[in-house]
Amino acid sequence: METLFNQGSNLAEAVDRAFIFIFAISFIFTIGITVLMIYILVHFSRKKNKNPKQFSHNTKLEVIWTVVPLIIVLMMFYYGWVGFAPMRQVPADAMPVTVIGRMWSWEFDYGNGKVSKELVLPFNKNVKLNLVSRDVNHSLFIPAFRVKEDVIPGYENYMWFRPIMKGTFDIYCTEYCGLAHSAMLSKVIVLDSLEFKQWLTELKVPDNLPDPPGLVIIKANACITCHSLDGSKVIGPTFKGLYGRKTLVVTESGDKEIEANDEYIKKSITDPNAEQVKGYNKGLMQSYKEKISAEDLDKIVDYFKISVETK
Ligand code: HEC
Ligand SMILES: [Cu+2]
Repeated sequence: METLFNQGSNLAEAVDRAFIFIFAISFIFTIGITVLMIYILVHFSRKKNKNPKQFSHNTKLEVIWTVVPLIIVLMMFYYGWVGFAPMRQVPADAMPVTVIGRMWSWEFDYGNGKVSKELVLPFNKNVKLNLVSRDVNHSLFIPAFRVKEDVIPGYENYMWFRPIMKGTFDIYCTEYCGLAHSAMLSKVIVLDSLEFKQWLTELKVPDNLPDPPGLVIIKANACITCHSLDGSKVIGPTFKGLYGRKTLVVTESGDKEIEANDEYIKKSITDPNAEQVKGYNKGLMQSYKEKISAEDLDKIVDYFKISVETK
């Protein structure tokens, strides 16, 4: 709920003003029209008006119902424009951050080697987000900041704002981009400028053990958009505890139980539709036969082995 009412950025107030204005007008008209309709129904009913009068027009009334709404919609336009125009004028001192949207995650690249899964920003500094999509249309939405822009492949879109509230705020994708669209979430974290500088120059990831080679390949091929490492079910089965796991699979010749060994895992990657894990959809996972070499397949299998042994 919090993010609904926080005005987390410099742009939020004008957006809220336009929204509240339009909302108030709609509210007044909804009530007004309903009351008027009920009044007319009763007052001009046939029972009360045995002999209806015939007339063609009423200039005074027509002028009023044209001019008043015209003024109202022009005011709506005015509030909308006053809120919108500054959003497209990026201040020269804005700090650039590249936002990369892909199925189904956000990534924030600070241009100095720092890449983050969360959008960490300094308090009260202008920031420009360059919006890049690696695959389909996405849309970056930060409700607390009242900013939303489409992220379109092959098109350089952007947004800017100045966070005026410290704390953590939600990020959503608001363009339906496939199965796990609703899980395409992240956070904005607004820090003191000093804390931010420390964070920005700290290039090590918190758990600074390098990933095993197999995991590097898994991450590079974005397998983890569909397979979790922590046991949760995403689009496909989790990789946690995969090696040696007993699994029910659907084959051309019926269901059978298999144990995930080297051969099965490799086949799952190069020919995913041959043996389907029961309960998951066919055809989601594409074959990686052309993309992953035999050597890399070994590394992936090794990774699954060690990750089971060390658990
Ligand atoms: C678009 C989503 C998607 C991507 C990307 C994807 N997979 Fe899958 N994967 C699935 C689904 C769904 C299943 C279950 C159905 C099946 O067996 O084909 C699956 C099954 C598997 C299995 C069998 C799991 C088990 O529990 O028996 C393995 C192993 C696997 N994938 C490895 C990979 C690897 C490695 C990559 C990256 C190179 C990858 N997958 C990329 C969706 C995906
Ligand atoms: Cu998306």
